[in-house]
Amino acid sequence: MSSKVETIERFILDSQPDYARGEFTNLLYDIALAAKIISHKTNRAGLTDILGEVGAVNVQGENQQKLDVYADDVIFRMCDHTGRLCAMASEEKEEMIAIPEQFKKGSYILVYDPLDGSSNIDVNVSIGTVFGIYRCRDWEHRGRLEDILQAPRRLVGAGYVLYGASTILVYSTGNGVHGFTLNPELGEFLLSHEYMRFPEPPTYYSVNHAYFERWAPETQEFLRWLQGRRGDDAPKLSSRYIGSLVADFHRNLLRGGIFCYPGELDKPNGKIRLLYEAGPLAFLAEQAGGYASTGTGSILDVEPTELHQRTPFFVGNRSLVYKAESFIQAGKQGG
Ligand code: AHM
Ligand code: MG
Repeated sequence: MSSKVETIERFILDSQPDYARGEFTNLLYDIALAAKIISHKTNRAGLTDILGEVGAVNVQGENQQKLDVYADDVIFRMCDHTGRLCAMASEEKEEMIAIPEQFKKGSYILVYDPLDGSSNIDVNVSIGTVFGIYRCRDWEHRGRLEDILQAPRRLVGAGYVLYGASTILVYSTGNGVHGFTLNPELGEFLLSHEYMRFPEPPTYYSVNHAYFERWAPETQEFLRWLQGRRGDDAPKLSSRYIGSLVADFHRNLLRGGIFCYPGELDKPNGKIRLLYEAGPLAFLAEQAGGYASTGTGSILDVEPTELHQRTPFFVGNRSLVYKAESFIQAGKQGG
């Protein structure tokens, strides 16, 4: 924990390289402001008429909650007119979002999951926003699909906001991972966690055990290893699963551990979305000394072919994710 009082604005400004024109810095401010607005709304979720489903079904075939719609709208409206973006893509929108013609366009692409863990909204359990920032590939054009479909290794920034017991914004621009806790009285995000790293030894593994029978034998074996049932080199882990990826990731970042959402026999790519969830968290994980894998290779190297592409996802302490890969590799080779 840091003892100095430093706002996110100050921190972002101090981290900006001398040659920067402020476009990227200001984009981070925009996201921080959107996070404050969403946080304010989520804190009042039980007090207003906000609970319940809008009735619409989103592109993933899931019911949208009112807060999902609200958060999606806040981020879009905070970023569409600023001249910093050339396109956006949201987990809640079927198509990419072009910057309206009447606004100047900028050099960056924003991908985001406005409110992840939507099944937890109505039950007052932590939820989160995830975002990733790419550079537009081609300055000539106003946001094309190929500008958005970039491998996560090309991210120039990523982060999440966790709306939990307190609201915390965690981000990286490639120089470590830093966390800022929202002081509700001041309305400011204050630096609370500088240079976050997955601690060793890890403490937790996080997976939805209800799906055990849906996994390939090698995934099941890896889970047995995590549980210490293979009798060899497994660390002593406890199990925690919230069902909100941001919350599960954040806890494991602070305490050490692995989050797994494996592919299933009938759903080989699992559930987690590459662009909006796995990619940004993979970028953060590497910056925090961890690693994220599909089970067969780095998430950062997956070239997306579709906006809403899903991927098996293993993320956390590097040693644990490597172990997942070795089990899955051995399974594929019939070992
Ligand atoms: P969402 O984008 O609809 O909220 O779904 C993603 C969430 C993740 O936050 C979480 O890790 C996962 O779905 C939980 O899924 P499950 O209920 O299948 O375990
Ligand atoms: Mg999501």
